[in-house]
Amino acid sequence: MYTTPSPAFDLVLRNAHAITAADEFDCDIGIKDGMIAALGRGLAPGEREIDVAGRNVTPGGVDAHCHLDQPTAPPVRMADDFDTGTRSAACGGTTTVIPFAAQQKGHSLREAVDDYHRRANGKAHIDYAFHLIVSDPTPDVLNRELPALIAEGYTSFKLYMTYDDLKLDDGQILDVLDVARKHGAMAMVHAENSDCIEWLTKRLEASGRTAPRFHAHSRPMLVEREATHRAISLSQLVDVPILIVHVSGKDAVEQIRWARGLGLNIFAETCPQYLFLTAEDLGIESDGQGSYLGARCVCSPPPRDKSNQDVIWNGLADGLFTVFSSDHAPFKYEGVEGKHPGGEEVAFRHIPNGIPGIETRMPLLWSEGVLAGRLTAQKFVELTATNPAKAYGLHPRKGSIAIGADADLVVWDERELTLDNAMLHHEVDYTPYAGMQLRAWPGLTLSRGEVVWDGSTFHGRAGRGQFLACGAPTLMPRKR
Ligand code: DUC
Ligand code: ZN
Ligand code: ZN
Repeated sequence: MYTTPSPAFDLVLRNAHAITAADEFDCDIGIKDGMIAALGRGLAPGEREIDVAGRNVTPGGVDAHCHLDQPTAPPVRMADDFDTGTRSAACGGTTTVIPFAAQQKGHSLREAVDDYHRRANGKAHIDYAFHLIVSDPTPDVLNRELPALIAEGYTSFKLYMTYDDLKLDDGQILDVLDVARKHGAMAMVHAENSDCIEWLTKRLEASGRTAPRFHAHSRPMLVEREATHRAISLSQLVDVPILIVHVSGKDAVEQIRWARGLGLNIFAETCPQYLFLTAEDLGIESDGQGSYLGARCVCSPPPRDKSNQDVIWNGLADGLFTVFSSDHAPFKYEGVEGKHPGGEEVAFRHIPNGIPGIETRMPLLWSEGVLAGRLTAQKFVELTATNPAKAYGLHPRKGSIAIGADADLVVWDERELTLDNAMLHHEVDYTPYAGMQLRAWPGLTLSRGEVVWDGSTFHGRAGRGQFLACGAPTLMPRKR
């Protein structure tokens, strides 16, 4: 009896110009069961076919630093949860997010992880893993909880050197780094000197300088430089790699360059706000709203100046930075839950820190990095997908275009557009990048072979995103 053979693939992307962290080549991409099954010319038909007509295709982004539905002290509340945050991510070409399960002081890490799973469950449109935030490294956390959680797939954690409810002292950081070393985890460090910030903040307040723009004055670059140097020293003492997050400018870059020159495994991340914003954005006056509008750009470390933007671009191009993340921290400008806690224009100390950027991260870097000639397309892929996947134990399943990898892909539409908050899919009521002229936007985002964004319409489904247990970081050589 004759039966019609079923198609070899569920979907074939025809005529792709595929770009990886190493190569670029013209091929068809055959997708079966959510994974890349074949790369080649003239592949057999798929059940569905999409001709991408030679357009650039990159791996779906891995946003390894974003905050979604992270508990905050009332009345402040994050505007994006796993539903709206991952919807926004997918429309901007990101297919994996790694937000933070944050331990509250006096509580266990396990409670934070269980609570965070409840927040994510049934909501995510794309795949997600969790970093931990360790804020209370008790003997039980160090000896039992953390090793057990690392073994279960929570292989990275963030340590804070500032923020009263999160910060660790140097001895505590050493203890946690020692666990990272023994159990092969990746420690991320928020490097700013807490005492310097508090001392400066009090002096600014005493002289009535409390407008949003003074946030930048309370956290000058030396505050970041000192903490970066200290974090490097602590890492060297324990002999364990660390990744310094959201590096903002020259002073911290110099410390990291020095450490890497010594052969230390110091990795670094930067974010769009340090390429496209300056401290002046914290002081803008317009719309008759006085200078408080700058609260929209209050984040830590604060944006610096134009010359520091150049330093960050150079660090992206020359390999100083390993990862480019959004640090999406979604607080609305209007309202009691956002940048007006309690409905007020408050002193900068009380303005929630953070800006939205989960949807704009990839298009900003593709447009202003690759298409503007500052970065190679390979470097873009490395920074936005391959390296974050390696740093946090998700590679080779995520972060590459390779046989056996998840079919998480972005097809780029190269067209002129003006960024406007109305085109974004987050729940935040502004984007700090409004008005920027971009040269491209994702025309298709595929998550495990499903089209979740087609350039104009979102096709996700809350709950289709899967939790990813992370393996060991693979940025460093290992015995095989
Ligand atoms: N700084 C952080 O450290 N996290 C969230 C946002 C911010 O501005
Ligand atoms: Zn931070
Ligand atoms: Zn952050």
